[in-house]
Amino acid sequence: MPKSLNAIAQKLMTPGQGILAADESEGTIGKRFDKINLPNTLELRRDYREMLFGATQAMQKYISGVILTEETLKQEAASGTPFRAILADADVIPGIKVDRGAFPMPGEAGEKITEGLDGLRQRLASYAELGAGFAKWRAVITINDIAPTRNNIRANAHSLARYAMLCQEAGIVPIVEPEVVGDGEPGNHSMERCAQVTGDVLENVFKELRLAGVDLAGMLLKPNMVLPGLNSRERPSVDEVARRTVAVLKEHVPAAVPGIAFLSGGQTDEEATAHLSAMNQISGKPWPLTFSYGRALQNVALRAWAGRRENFSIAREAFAHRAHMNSLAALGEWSNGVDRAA
Ligand code: 5MM
Repeated sequence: MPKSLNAIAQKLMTPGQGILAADESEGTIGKRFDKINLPNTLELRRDYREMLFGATQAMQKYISGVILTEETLKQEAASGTPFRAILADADVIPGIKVDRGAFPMPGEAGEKITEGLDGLRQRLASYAELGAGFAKWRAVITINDIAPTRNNIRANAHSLARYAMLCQEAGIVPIVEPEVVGDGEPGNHSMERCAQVTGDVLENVFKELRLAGVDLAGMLLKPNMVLPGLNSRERPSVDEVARRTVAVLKEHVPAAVPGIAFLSGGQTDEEATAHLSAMNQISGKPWPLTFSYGRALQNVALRAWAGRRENFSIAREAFAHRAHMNSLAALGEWSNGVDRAA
């Protein structure tokens, strides 16, 4: 492994910083824009990302890396400055989502398999030339009466490992994201079931990563937290979520992994922050924990922006606030009171 992979991973895990997931594919950003009655145009996608990345102070202080789509990695702000240059100026590492999406898996279980391995070696070489320091691939694991099947867990774990080895060969740090989804159908599973499935998935992912010869010191993990399904009536306390999540991770994630950056998975902004902070108050963990949130960092800023460049400043303030709160959470220093007072 080139020495720099571990150095990039460590930089992404800088204490008090985390990752902004701004890698919504065209379909996903379209759904976000729909909610605020905006059309999904190239210009609005550019403006939206320009609003986020131009929150200079927040980016410098709280954000270590941004996950981009291929469109954004190659795109310029309205001024003509490439987004990757804007990020580099703020000392933020540009990353790239390289999977091509999760597609229906053949079979009766309603599961998904992530695609994108064909031609990935060539794509990674071109992303490295554009300055991408890390990449991300998301596997989607469904829970229902018959899912996840062993076949689906193994297929997704195998793809994650093939992706990760190709990234390391290209000098790019792979973020490995096996997401056990909480907002799927029916989404009423218990926290216990989420814990068991998350553990099973992580066990298989690390088995495949080892088999593939992936250097664990040159990657990061992006997991879900252990939570009941979003349609479940179970309401665990913040401490319970933190305790169960850390327990599952400690059982299945090797200490050689330089860091864990969580996805928010449809939690409210405050829940995602509170859970991260509580986990960071638990001692004896071998890896640092931070955020790699999409929705939980962007929700408020997206609404404040509302598609208008004249709202950039107020939207950036909203983004800066969430980024600040999650920075505190990454240090285990967040509290409800601070969030409301700030
Ligand atoms: C931002 O959403 C990402 C891209 O999803 P699609 O490829 O489906 O458009 C997603 O991978 C994201 O990085 C993670 O799921 C974390 O986002 P959340 O919103 O769960 O924190």
